[in-house]
Amino acid sequence: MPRSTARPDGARRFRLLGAPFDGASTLGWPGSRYAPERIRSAMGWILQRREDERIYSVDLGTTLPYPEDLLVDGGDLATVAHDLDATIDAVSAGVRETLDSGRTPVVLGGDDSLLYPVARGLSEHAEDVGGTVAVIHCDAHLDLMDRNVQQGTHSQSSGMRRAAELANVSTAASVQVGPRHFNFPSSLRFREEAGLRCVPAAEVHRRGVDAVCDDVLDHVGGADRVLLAFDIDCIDPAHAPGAGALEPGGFTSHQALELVRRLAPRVDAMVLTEVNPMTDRNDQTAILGAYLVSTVVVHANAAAAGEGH
Ligand SMILES: [Mn+2]
Repeated sequence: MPRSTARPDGARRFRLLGAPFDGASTLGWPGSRYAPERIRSAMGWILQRREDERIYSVDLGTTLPYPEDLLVDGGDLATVAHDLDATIDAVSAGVRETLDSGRTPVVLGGDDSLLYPVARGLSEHAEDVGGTVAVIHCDAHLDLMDRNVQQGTHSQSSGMRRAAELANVSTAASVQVGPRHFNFPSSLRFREEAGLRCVPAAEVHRRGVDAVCDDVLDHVGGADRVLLAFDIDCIDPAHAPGAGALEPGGFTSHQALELVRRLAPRVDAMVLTEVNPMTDRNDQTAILGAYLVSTVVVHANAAAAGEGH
């Protein structure tokens, strides 16, 4: 199935949507509500390097297309600080409307509960046009908690569990990349029963980003649409100190950028969560977030235009 957001000439267009909500940060540090503003600010430094509708990819040694309307800023979604349900509805609706308009939504969270409404918007869109959705979930954590007393059912620990319940999401075509350390045995049971694949951070370190990306792209190959759900804590705290939770043993900034560059051509929606300006160091993590988003946007479009990949 062709990309729902591809234009007749094959090129891609994106819309940035802020979701300044951290009301579901029931564990870890709150503060990700300030991330959209800081990431947008950091993106200004990248966007100003465009000349004649192209940008120089130093890594690839060539210029890539960067048309004026490649990425428009749709402003912030109507999140409601005290109302998780209203926030979920607003984010889902914004994602769905963006897809209906022919653009690829790039949502800047906010906490990781936002994985679910972004998946829901993409799933509802897939329901309209036909097809299945795979989630590539990059995270230090599994986020497969069904419910607990303190966090309820839609916290930052349940996003992937709730997404797996959506009608058009295929758990068998989805994959988690970057989990590590210790987690709940019940999450392992759920993962095995649902056929949800997991590539721990340790496997990425052992096999390398390229080999893992080959596998991931192959694994999601059967799905019609792909959501890239990127919790910044999949990156090591040394490289991303401004996160809601700090888990050692994660990706370097280089590994993370290579990962999203390779996956970019398959991305139909992206959500970046848990960047936390309250615990960040000189915007280091917001800047990395800006580069992750810009990398996806530029390289997805370049690939669609037959350049750079
Ligand atoms: Mn996480």
